[in-house]
This record gives sequence, structure tokens and C-alpha cells, in this order.
Amino acid sequence: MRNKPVILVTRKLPQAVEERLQRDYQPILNPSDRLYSDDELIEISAGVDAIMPCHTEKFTADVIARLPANVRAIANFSVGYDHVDVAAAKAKGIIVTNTPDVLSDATAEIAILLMLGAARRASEGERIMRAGKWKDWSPAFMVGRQVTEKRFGIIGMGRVGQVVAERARGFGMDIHYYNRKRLDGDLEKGATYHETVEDLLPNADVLSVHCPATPDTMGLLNSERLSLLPDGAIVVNTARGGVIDDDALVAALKSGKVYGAGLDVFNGEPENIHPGYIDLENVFLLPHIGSATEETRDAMGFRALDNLDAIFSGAEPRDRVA
Ligand code: 8YV
Repeated sequence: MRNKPVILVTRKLPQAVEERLQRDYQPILNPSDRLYSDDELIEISAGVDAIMPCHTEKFTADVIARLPANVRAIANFSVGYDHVDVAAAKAKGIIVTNTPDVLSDATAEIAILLMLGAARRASEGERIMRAGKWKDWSPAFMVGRQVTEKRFGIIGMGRVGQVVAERARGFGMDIHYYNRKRLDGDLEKGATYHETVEDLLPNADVLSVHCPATPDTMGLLNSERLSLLPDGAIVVNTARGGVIDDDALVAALKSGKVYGAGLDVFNGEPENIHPGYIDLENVFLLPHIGSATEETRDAMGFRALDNLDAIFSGAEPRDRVA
């Protein structure tokens, strides 16, 4: 009987996922959950048939070039795959997959949390409570912005964007979106399509980013585009930090052009995020936990395993991106 394929699992995964890995494969697990350096990653890949990484491992062209030839696939435990140089992987014949769909609900929940947190000054309130600084109440105290029946603008109306739109409709919000392609009517559900980001922005009292990080979207929200938002807009990002020009957003938050921001993803995360955000009261910050629910973590692992199962049975994996 053929030996089970060897899978390098770069981070600690949910128990049920690791159990399935142990049942069907020879996994190399990482119980201490330590982040591997590039050199370690390449070294441990000797004799490995596939790697199951997270967005924390960066498969640059250089890392891919140095991977041993035995690595046939990179089955990401993530929907985003901007951490993988897909062209380099493709050129080397390495299959790359991701985990779409299964994290849309969890990420949409966080986008709504960030919107409300920014609009209603939640982290400012939390800080006041925890510092024992709540001494008085008045009608003028901690007054924020209401989002009900405002315009909700979405950049990137893919799977996550569509679920977020549905949640925002629950607040009676009027949905506007930019997407490379207009959605069919049954998916659009009355949302207003804008052919360019520039057309969308003046219609977004709340702007939520749901597009992937690609060379085209890097620094998309720069000072020029932010200036097109209505005064006092709210900016939410659960996609990738790279889509935002941090200097520009910090300046807009300081001037009041942007009323507040809710951010879950950052350039330089986790340790080198723009210091301007830390000092500002009007930002609600979370540490990249968009998909961090028990249900979704399991589903992401199972989806990545479904892809591996297909690859090792000679079938086309459902979520192949390279
Ligand atoms: C994941 C994410 O937790 O899937 C993605 O693209 O950004 C996150 O929600 C992370 O990438 C896991 O690798």
C-alpha cells in the first residue's frame, strides 16, 4: 500500500482538523504554534508532499524557488492568497488552493462590529470604563453616529461583500457597491452598482473594503480617493491592510474628514502597524480576527483538506487558484 502523503501544517489547527489530518495523512504538526522562518520552512519541507499554511507564512518567489521539488501543493488555510506568489508557484508546477465561502459569515460579523464600534465610539467607551474614568453622564456624553438608513458602500462585492450587504440591509442601509463586474439582479438585490471606485465613494456614508490585495488594489484608498467620501464617513477594513494608504487614512481621521475607522487588518501586521492608529481615539482596532470563530476555523481546515484529498486522488481541487 502506498504511504500516506506527508503534509506540513505550519500552524496549530483546530483539534477536529488535526484529527482528520492524522487519519488521512502523515502530518507534521506544529503544536507549539511557533511561526517558522523562511529557512526553517524550506528545511522542514524536505520529504513533504504538500504544505498547509496560513497567511502568516510568506511564499515569495524566492521561498518558492528554494522549496524542494517534492512539494506538490500549497493548500492554504485562508481565503486570501496574497502571501503566495502564485505565478512563481505555477511556474514550478505547484498547485495552490484557498478556502473561499466558509469564512464569509464570520468576516461579515466582524465588519458589522467594526462599523458599529467606529460609529458608536466603542473602544473609546471601553477605554474610559477600564481606566475608571467614567465620572459623569450627560446628553452630550459620547455621542456618536447612527448608521441606520445611511448609505453602505462596498468595494469588492464577492462572497464576503454580499453577506455584509445582507447584514447592513438589516439596519435599513442603502447598499452601493463597486465590483469589477456588475452582479446579476438576484445577487444585487436592489444595490446600486458604480462602475468605478471614484463613483462609489461619494455615496458611502460607511465604506467597507472586501476586495483582495492585488497589485491593482494596493494603496487604493489614498488621500485623493478618501477626499471623495462624504464628510464624516466611516471606513471599515476586514480585507487586507495593503488596500489602505495608512498615512492618508490617519490624516483623514485627524481632520475629521473620516469620522471613524474600524480596522481588522493592517500593513505591517502584527507588530509594525502604523503608529498613528494607536494614538487616535476614533479608530476601533482588532487583531485580524475576521474569521476567528470555532465554526469557521473548523470549516476552513476541512475545506483545505477537501482540496488536498482531491489533489492526492488525482482530481481537480475545488478551490484551485494556481
Ligand atoms: C485567516 C484571512 O484567518 O483567510 C484569510 O484570508 O485573512 C483570515 O481570516 C487567515 O488568513 C488564516 O490563514
